[in-house]
Amino acid sequence: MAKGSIALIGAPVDGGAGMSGCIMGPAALRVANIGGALGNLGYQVEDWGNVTPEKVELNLGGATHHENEVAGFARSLYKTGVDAFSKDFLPIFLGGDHSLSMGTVTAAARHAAAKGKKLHVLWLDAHPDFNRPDTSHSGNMHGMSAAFFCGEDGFDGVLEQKVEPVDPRNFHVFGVRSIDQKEGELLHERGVNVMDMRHIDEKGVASLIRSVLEAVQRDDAMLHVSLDVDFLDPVYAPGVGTTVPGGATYREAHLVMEMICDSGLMTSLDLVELNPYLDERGKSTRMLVNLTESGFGRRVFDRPTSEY
Ligand code: B3U
Ligand code: MN
Ligand code: MN
Repeated sequence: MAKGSIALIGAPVDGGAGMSGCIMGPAALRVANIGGALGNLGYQVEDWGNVTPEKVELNLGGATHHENEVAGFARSLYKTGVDAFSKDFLPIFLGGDHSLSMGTVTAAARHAAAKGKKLHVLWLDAHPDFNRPDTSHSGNMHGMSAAFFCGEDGFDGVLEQKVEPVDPRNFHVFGVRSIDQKEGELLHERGVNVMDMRHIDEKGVASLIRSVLEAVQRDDAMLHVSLDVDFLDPVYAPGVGTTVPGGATYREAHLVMEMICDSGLMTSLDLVELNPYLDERGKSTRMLVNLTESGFGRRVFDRPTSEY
């Protein structure tokens, strides 16, 4: 059976993170042959190369760093993303730090709105990335992307156009174990669906992910998945600038991706925060490629989903 078309879109944005190195992420994922792996699973894969950031002059104030680089990438990713959706590709964005989601999620939101649909976002991450410029201690914009696309204040001029914000109740944060004080208050106020590690330990990965997928299905919505390397425990993925102990295990992470695949609901994917400079012999890069394979149909044993 012919499967859909996937566009690989590289986004070597680096300035949103506290340390550099994510600039090498798209190259490392290509070296690990992410395109070939998806091709072997039966997809038509087109590599669209890396986007070129637009020139932007912006000052968000406070301690915010590198807003011109981040906004420049966000603008070109937004346009390239909208183009990919309109041509019926499922875009996979190869990061780059997590600030790139300012462009990718808004592109998905734009496409959803044009089709009269809602967008849900599943954020697999040690952090919720829900700071505004005025709540962030670090000033690093990779910690602000979700606040941006959920419509928080303080980001004027990042994109040229106004995009329908993601409803924070349709923003599902899974695997978090590091939240700043004011960020936590904001998550409560906005009604974000936060699934922290205790929650996961008590309820288990499968029941929580199932409830997210059921919500997406109920809304007949699009689903953007954003996978931050630090979602994983550093034992499995050390190649990231912000490791936090107590992360998802190898098996938990694969289960999440397998369930997403079986649902058939995912319409776009970010692979972010890979820092090859910090990696150990390609371990984290390979982990990301393998997780992507699970997200697109690689199976240990061919068994009907209903039998699980
Ligand atoms: N919440 C902190 C830390 C952080 C967020 N995202 C990452 N780190 N990767 C911040 O800087 O906003
Ligand atoms: Mn993140
Ligand atoms: Mn993170």
